[in-house]
Amino acid sequence: MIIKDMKGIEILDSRGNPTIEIDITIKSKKTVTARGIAPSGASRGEYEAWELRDGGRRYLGKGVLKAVNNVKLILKHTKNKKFTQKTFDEKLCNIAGPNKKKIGGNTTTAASLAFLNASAKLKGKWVYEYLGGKVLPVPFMNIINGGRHAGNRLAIQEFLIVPFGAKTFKQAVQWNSEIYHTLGKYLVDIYGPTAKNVGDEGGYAPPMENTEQALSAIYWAIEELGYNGKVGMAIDAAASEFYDKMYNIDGASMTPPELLEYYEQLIAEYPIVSIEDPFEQNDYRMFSELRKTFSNTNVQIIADDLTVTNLSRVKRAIDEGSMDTLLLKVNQIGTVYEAYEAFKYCLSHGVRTMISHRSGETEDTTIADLAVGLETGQIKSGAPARGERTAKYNQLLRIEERLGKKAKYAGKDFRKYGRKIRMFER
Ligand code: 2PG
Ligand code: MG
Repeated sequence: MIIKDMKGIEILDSRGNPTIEIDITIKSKKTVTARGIAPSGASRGEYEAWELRDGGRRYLGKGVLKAVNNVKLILKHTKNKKFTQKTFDEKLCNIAGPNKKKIGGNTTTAASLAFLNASAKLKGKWVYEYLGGKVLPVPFMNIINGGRHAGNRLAIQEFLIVPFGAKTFKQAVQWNSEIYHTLGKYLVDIYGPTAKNVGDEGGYAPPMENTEQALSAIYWAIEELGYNGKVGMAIDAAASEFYDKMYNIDGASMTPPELLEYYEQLIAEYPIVSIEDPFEQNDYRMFSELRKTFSNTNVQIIADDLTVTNLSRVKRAIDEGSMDTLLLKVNQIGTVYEAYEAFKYCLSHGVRTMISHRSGETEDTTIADLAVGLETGQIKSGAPARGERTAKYNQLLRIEERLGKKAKYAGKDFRKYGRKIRMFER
């Protein structure tokens, strides 16, 4: 594929902050143009790729015109040259320097996603099809928001539902939507009409005081619909956000062992199948303590802020036994190929992967296709509400429909998947 043109523009993300969109034009036998848009996190890991913002007064410092301007620099280095995803992303890394500081990880993310989308388009294929996968992921939907994603007092950032017992992705979406609305009614009954207001990822942001209230409300909705045993629960603690020498959660100030005990108690009470970022982003050891504690259960331990889709941190987390599941976010590292490398390393070390959106999202749906392409078996993209969240789930519904009989829903086997992509090896 030969790069012919690249144009950047500043647009808005779902939180109303500027972000960068890039249209890339590539040529092989024909010429096509396709798009990539960078998302943006709120509970950003300390070790994520550098997000370039303008500073100053415009957009309260959050403008991305410098990033947009850097697109010209990328074009200067790549125009009329031939690339694969691997070599294009390597080039981006080269131009961007350590931690993507020179041109911004947001710039490289949009460029890299655009290149992937253009490559598929050039072949007349959808991205999932271009990559070759057939497995639809279990949608971990975030239906109560807390932490940095909501204006309530919940310390835990995300409370998710896991419809592993569904037969198809379509049915999983239906169940999740039913649970979401049943929960909404319940919250209004108990906490009043404002309880249905939503947070950054479309989940409700009720005026609750503690974790137990959130988990019991969700469990109530699952039971009410008769989905117990078929729909599990999950949390993303995003624990770095409530850590300040101690963990400040639910009116208590806990030491790491106390927090571990607290998780044990929650898991004994609720059908929790997955915990993400249970401790702060440098505590590889406590992650592995927790993992040992649950080694005989089916509770998976996901690393997000701990590993930030960065191969060197992933290697350490695997060496120390800190996780059995990687949360994969392309913009944490800044290119599709680097994210793929982290994924591939995990795959060959018996560690699975969940693909993830960011709390600041856009209408870009590439992660939905990536989840099917890599056959990760798991995705999280927020609630079954709000356009930027449903954009991904809707894309997955289309993919399932399009695959027809060939489609397979990961379901109960969501812990087993992952496949290498030949395209990325070149
Ligand atoms: C997370 C993400 C996405 P953010 O912590 O997993 O849900 O949040 O994008 O704010 O980092
Ligand atoms: Mg997280």
